[in-house]
Parts: sequence; C-alpha cells; structure tokens
Amino acid sequence: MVRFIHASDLHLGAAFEGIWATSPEVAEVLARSTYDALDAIVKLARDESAAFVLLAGDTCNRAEGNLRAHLALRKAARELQESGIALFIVFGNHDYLAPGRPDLDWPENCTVFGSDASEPVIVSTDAGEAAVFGLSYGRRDEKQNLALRYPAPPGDLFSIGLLHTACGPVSGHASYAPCTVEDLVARGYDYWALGHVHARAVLRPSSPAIAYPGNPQGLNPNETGPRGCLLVSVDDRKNPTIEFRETDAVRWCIEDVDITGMQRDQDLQDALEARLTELQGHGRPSLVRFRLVGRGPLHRLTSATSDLSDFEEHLRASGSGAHPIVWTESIRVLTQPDMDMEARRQSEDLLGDFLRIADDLRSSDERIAELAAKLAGEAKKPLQEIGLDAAWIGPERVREWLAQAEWMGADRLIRAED
Ligand SMILES: [Mn+2]
Repeated sequence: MVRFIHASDLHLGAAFEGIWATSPEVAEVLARSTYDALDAIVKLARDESAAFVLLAGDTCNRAEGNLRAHLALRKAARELQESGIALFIVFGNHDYLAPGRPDLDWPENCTVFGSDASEPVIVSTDAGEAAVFGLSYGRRDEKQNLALRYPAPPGDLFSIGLLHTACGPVSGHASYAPCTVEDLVARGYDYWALGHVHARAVLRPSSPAIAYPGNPQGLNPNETGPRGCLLVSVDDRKNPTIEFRETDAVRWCIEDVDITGMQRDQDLQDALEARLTELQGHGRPSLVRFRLVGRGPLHRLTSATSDLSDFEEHLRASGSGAHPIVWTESIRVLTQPDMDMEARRQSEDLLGDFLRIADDLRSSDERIAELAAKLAGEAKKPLQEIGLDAAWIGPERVREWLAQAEWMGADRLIRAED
C-alpha cells in the first residue's frame, strides 16, 4: 500500500496586517500559524510513514520578498529527507516562478516542478512505485488550461497529477489555470492533487480521485472550522482511501448568539463571555466572529454602533491575554426589533411596501450579486486605501447590510407612525 500526504495553499508568511494594529499578540500567533501548520504536516508524514508529500501550490504567500517562507519550506524538505520522505512541489498564482524569487538549493528528495512540459518523477517506495507529474505557474495570472498539457501517464504505475487550478465553476477564487473535471478525467491519471480552492472538497472519490485538501490553516474570518490536509492510502488495485487530518494551529469560527428573551445588557455580555469560555475549553487559539440574531428589546442596544464597539473592545481585552487566546474578531448584528415583522410585511401601508421591497431584494441571489459587484466597483479606491481588496464586499456582507438597513428603516417608519 502506497501512502502519501496531499496539502495545498499554506500561504506561508501571510501577514494578517489588519490585526497587528488592534491586537499585536493575536497577530503574532496568527503570523506563526502557517509555519506551525507546515510543522504539523511534516510530523504527520513521519507518524503515518508516508512515502511522499505533495504541495499543490500557494505554499508561500508571495513569490518575492518572502525569504523566511521559502527557507521554512526548505527546512521542511530537509526534515522530510532525514526521514526518507520525498517532497513534490508546484507553485501557484501566489508563489509563481517570478524572476526575483529566492534562489535556493533544494535537497535531493525534493522535486520542484518548472513551468515547461512536465516529465514524470518516479518515486519508489517499499510498497511500490508511483509517477508524479506537475507544472508550476510561470506567471501570476495563468489563464491557460494547464491540465491539457499533462502527458499520458505510464500505464502500470499509480499516476498523480499535481496542479494548482480553478477546477469547474469555483466561487470566491480567481479563475486561474481553469479546467473542468472532464478535462482531468480524460488525462487517464489515478489521482489529481489539486490546490487553489481553500475549502476542502473531494470532487471524485476514485478513477481518478480528484481532491482539494483546503488550506492547512484558515487565513481569514470566512475560513472557519477545522483545516488540514489529506492522507491518501492506495491499495494494490490502485483504489485510494482519502482521510482528512487536522493541521491548523489557530481556528476561526462564527458563533450565533440569539438575543430573543434577553432583557438586559448584562444578559448579552454573559452570553458572549460564556461562549468565549466554552471555546477556550477546546484548547486551541480561537478567533471568533459573533453574529447576533433573534428578536427582542436588546435590538436597540445591538444596533447602536458605539455600544457595540464597546462590547467588542471589552471582549477583546479579556480574551487576548488568555491561554489559549480567544479573540473576538468582530460582532455582526443581524437582530430584529421587538415587533411582529411578518404581520407588518402583509399590511397595506408604507411600512408594508418597504418591507416587501426589502424582502424581494433579499430573496434574489442574482440581485444580491449584482449589488455586491456594483458596490465593490464604487468602493474600490477607498478600500484599497485601507488595504482591502474589492472582494471584501461579497454577497454575505451585502446581505448583512441589507438586513441592517431593513430593520433601521422599519424602526424609523414605526417611530414616525407613533
Ligand atoms: Mn491560488
């Protein structure tokens, strides 16, 4: 049985710039987290006696000016070599083969694929041989379908294609080296080790297996839950068994807190603190985005921006000195005022009209996406000035704003009625 590890999108050296300003002790833990995840991959490879490790691109966050990341990667390659484990690397859109990238010697067990036609590397293990093919990006915005350049595999060996690609329609990721599942199936390989998409996904379980392991360490508030790599065991009939293994050092999570039934400010504070204590019990640093939901009198408090940031600051101060750290990334408000909105939505008056228009807009994915694109276009420059990408404005955020606008508008119309 051949056994190997498939990982991608480590983004070694990701900087988490926004967090340094507010919470340097948290930013420090985060800045270390991608390196910790690499250590966890090396340890897993040893513990599981893997024959080789595949890194499917965006291992380093930047191609240039990121020497620390490249040195860490080479250190990992040397550690694997000491344990007799081979390493295969392709570079992606973040760590493409830029002329100014660090020029380092790699140990013998390590294959870094170039951007030209790929020759397979045959890796021999106690359990048999496998052939590994790969192509690195020669440029950041690779728009060619690289999958089509992978040659026919040698028939008898278990053959693996290592590729950084946007396979099929992917959302939330740039369409680099786009290909389809059908393109990959047609190449005749046994396993496609993909990278680029940060969410774990097994697109096909076998003949060929096609998988994204997701990133080994979550990088932002939307990359929630356990993160890691894939441990793949292949039997003598070339059937792979794919298992997920956690490698993340820090975990992002979204916690919904329901204000329904709460009467006092203290009730909310107790609920938030109880949730932080619970997370701390998990024994790993947690970065939390709270979403306040439900309906009740506390809506007035949660919709007052200054009160909310006081809450945020209080929770951050109490959590960031703790061990392990439990840090409040933000508190998002999705609460509703204390009234029967459904009844009001049916009524034939100005408030009813307003609520129905809001509801129509909210229930159309297409119009939400349109609105997000429009706002992202308008706000591109100011966002850049504070170091944010236009993609920061996505459908999820627009839905939040719409919900807030709906309740604010309803609140004012009701007060005007009174
Ligand atoms: Mn990528």
